[in-house]
Amino acid sequence: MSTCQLRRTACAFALAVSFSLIGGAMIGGAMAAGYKAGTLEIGQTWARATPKGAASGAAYLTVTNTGQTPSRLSCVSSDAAATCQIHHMSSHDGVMQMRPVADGVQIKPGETVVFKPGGYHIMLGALKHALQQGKTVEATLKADDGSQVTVQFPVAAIGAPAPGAAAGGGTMGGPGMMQMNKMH
Ligand SMILES: [Cu+2]
Repeated sequence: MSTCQLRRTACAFALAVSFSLIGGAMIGGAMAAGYKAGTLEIGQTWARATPKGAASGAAYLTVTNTGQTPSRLSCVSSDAAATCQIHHMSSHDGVMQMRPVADGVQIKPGETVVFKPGGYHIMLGALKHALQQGKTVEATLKADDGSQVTVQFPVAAIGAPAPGAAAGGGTMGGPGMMQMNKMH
């Protein structure tokens, strides 16, 4: 049973606070400290710690297309994993499914796409080592004009629902959500 089910009011409050902090940080110019590949601006990078022996991990970011034409974001390589792919997770008939986005995520002009648990994520496959909370993993990302950028992802707790949040907060949605947390 999750802490949220026990203390729903307190948890809702904590979520509201963390969402407003994230919103505030983005408005406050998180992108200025971010990364750029072609017309794609990348910020709000984070990853989730993995248990010892885990085969794969997930990293997240926010990407905005500042250009006039659509662009695609894909992952080239990571220092922590043998493979690096963009995946999308979605729910079909209550079952969470994860699939690779082969050509990368398309981002329309002016559009912002938020990678997060339960949606888009960067799948780090065949991990060379566990992703440790407090450390940083690196991945090289590519826009479809060929420009590449190497991005640092600070590692948050195992199962963290958002950067800087405590582990376990993402289990509020019931069994389906809990499974999603295991799968990214
Ligand atoms: Cu995945």
